[in-house]
Amino acid sequence: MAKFLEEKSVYSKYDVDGDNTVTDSELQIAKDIKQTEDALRKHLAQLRMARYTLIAMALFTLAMFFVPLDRVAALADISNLFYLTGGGIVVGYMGITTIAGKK
Ligand SMILES: [Ca+2]
Repeated sequence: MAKFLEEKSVYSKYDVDGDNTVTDSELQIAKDIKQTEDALRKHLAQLRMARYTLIAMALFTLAMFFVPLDRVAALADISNLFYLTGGGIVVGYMGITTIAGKK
């Protein structure tokens, strides 16, 4: 028995060749496109996180030139953690992109 999509169905966009039939291969293509878009979005979010971390570390380092020495000494513990976690984020991003690139 033939099955049809209702008029203005949200799934009608998956009929790529416009023959009013949504085939298994068309659904597979749509799924692949969705997965690729999700992976790209995730990659972009990670890239932004690493980029802003690097910028924040650079700004923090630059700010140290304008902060009085006693305050720098008071911030020493926090700034150590800041650099370690920031470096961890950037290294993690680079490791993930390297591993993902080898697949
Ligand atoms: Ca079709």
